[in-house]
Amino acid sequence: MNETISEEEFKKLIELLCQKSRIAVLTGAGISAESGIPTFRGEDGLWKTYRAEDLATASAFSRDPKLVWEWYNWRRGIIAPVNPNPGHKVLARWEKIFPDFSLITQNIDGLHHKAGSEKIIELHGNIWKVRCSKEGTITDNHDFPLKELPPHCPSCGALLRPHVVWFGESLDHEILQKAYLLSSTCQIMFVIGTSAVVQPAASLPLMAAEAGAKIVEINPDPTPLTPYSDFSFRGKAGEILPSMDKFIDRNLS
Ligand code: BV8
Repeated sequence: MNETISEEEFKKLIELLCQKSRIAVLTGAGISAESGIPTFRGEDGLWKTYRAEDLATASAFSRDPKLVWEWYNWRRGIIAPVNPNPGHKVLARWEKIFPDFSLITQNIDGLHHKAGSEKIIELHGNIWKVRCSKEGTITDNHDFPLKELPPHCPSCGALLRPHVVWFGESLDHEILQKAYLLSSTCQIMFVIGTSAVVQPAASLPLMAAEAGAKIVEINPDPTPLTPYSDFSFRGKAGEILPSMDKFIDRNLS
């Protein structure tokens, strides 16, 4: 299964999964890596070329909205043609087989949705939604390439901005409260493909651990959360989740 987890431990985890009712999952850019989307801090990480502060902030947008939109348009170009990978698909299946299952993601790529997950909490927004910077109206926009850079609001002509949370901006209150509630009441929390650096998302697993939940980390590399994890699988989500799912299938049937 995985050199860091013994067979016996793994069996215990599967039993726990098939017993336990409340399961929460927190995902980061790593779960989309095998779909071909660069992570933020990985080798070909998005940030390597651009400093987050330079582009994913309100001050960058007010300074140069065209540059910020050129960057989001570029990212749309990477995301539009790719498909969910087996990791996304297993989580979509788990939503259907586990009675109390919640998916919280930091990703704005929309791949969980594309994989068939329905109950998704998008902590940091979605790259396929835009918001009028004056009226605040949120609309779906799957244009690629964007017809106009920067795009403007069709009703009031003001600048449109990506409906994402930028650094220095607070998360949507309701969404954050829901994430806090699910984290502090779950019995198992999977933490998949995140470097656990960006707050407040990185605090959710600590809240879950604090509340007595078992923490299951899946990441090729150790993270600041590894010491708090009951199970820490060193490997790729798109490989580990399908093999875990096979065992669950056997145990649930
Ligand atoms: C806020 C949307 C109130 C936009 C994003 C406390 C202490 C210090 C700093 C702060 C703090 N509180 C707030 C801050 C500031 C800041 C912050 O956390 N800064 C960090 C850098 C220290 N937080 C904020 O500004 C938040 N707002 O707190 O408001 C406030 C404001 C100011 C001050 C106080 C309070 C807003 C944060 C949200 C920002 N928006 N995205 C966009 O995308 O354009 S964050 C963005 O970066 C992502 O959404 C994600 O959250 C983060 C990237 O992290 P990951 O997803 O984990 O990706 P990463 O590349 O880092 O890691 C990938 C991992 O996957 C790696 O570990 C790798 O090993 C692994 N992996 C690779 N391949 C695979 C894999 N795993 C599995 N399978 C594989 N195949």
